[in-house]
Amino acid sequence: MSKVALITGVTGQDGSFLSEFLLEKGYEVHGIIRRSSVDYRERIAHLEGRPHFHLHYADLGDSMSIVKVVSVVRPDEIYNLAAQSHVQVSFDSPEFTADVDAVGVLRVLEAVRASGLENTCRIYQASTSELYGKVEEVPQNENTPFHPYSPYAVAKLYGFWIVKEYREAYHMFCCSGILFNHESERRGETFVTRKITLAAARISQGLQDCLYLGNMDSLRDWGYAKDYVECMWIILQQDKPEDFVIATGVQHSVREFTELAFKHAGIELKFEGEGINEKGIVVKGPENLIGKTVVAVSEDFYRPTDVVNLWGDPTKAKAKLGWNPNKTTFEELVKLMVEHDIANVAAEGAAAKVRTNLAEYLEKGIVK
Ligand code: NAP
Ligand code: G4F
Repeated sequence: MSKVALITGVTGQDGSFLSEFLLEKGYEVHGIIRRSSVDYRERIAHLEGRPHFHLHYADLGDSMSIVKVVSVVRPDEIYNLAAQSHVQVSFDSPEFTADVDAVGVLRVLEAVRASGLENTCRIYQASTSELYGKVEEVPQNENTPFHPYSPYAVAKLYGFWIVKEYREAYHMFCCSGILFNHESERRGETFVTRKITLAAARISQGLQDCLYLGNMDSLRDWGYAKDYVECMWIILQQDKPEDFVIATGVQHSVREFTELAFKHAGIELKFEGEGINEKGIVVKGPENLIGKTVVAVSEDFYRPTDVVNLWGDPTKAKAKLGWNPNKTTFEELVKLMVEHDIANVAAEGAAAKVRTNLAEYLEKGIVK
């Protein structure tokens, strides 16, 4: 009998990679989706219609729908990836973020109990390095104190603790993966890495004039999402439930990411000025761009409180899970994202310009 997995957040970056991974392992994969007016599920479109891949309408804000799906699917493993996952958006929609990212986790745990699966179903909770927030030590490991620094992180902290509570109170096999930032060619277009790789591709093809960013000094430990979803599965295959930090152990700034991404797009940048006046000017590349400012800073992308120094220590994951933190290096990650976006933008042509504007409006919260 093949194992049955239920993935919340199946349409997201991680959900789509995890679906592919579990199907490959012979799982029966069920995912929950939300109704959308455009019904746009591009990340999983290639999986729809496959015999072992099933979709169900449900919402993490709606307990009844979660109980119904869990009791019908009766999964061996649940991967709770669904979340309002954008930190900046959590300042604009804090209550929604709390409902989905905090209470939503409780709803999943209770649905498992209500379905009588608490002794058989293993649960993975998508926790985050944002819990370390205003960091109290570098690098961060499983024992580093949490200091959440956004409505998103505060909500995720509840998710982390309620998972721990159910593990201890009801002896459920539920664990949190404290994952540091992981990116890919499927990353949402308003997260900084994808925003940069798309802009580099569009600027190199004359479809965008300038990339506007917020805090370029911010430091992150960036890995490749495809490598990270494998770890989610390994965490659930252990003899006992435990929480793990998953990270590369290597840190870079937003500025370094930008510099490298543009380099892969054939544009060499020189940075001048500081803070809000900083600019990235083209020193090598297409003739018509030499001397032009293609990267600038906009206050619109500063956050009320920003997490600026994330750096993970994956020692425990290496020792206990056999995790290889350097399977895909930072350089390889940036290259694969830029190469994907160059091809993507070339195929999209003029439509790419419309999408640039849309992504920027969405991120700035401009809905006028
Ligand atoms: P993502 O691309 O933003 O995907 C989020 C998923 O959650 C989407 O499928 C979304 O569905 C779904 N969702 C949102 N609200 C929902 C609701 N009320 N009910 C049901 N589904 C809902 O995020 P990701 O990057 O794949 O991340 C996956 C998880 O890991 C998230 O929980 C995130 O917070 C966490 N995490 C991510 C990272 C990272 O660097 N990527 C690091 C640490 C932790 P729609 O498509 O319908 O919007
Ligand atoms: O790419 P980001 O929006 O990701 P952030 O805030 O680190 O959150 C992501 O990773 C978390 C794991 O640590 C996940 F839990 C979460 O769900 C999400 O996947 O921003 C990264 C950094 C921030 O410091 C931000 O201030 O980049 C800085 N930044 C600078 N300019 C920008 C921009 N971020 C965005 N989104 N857009 C900018 O223009």
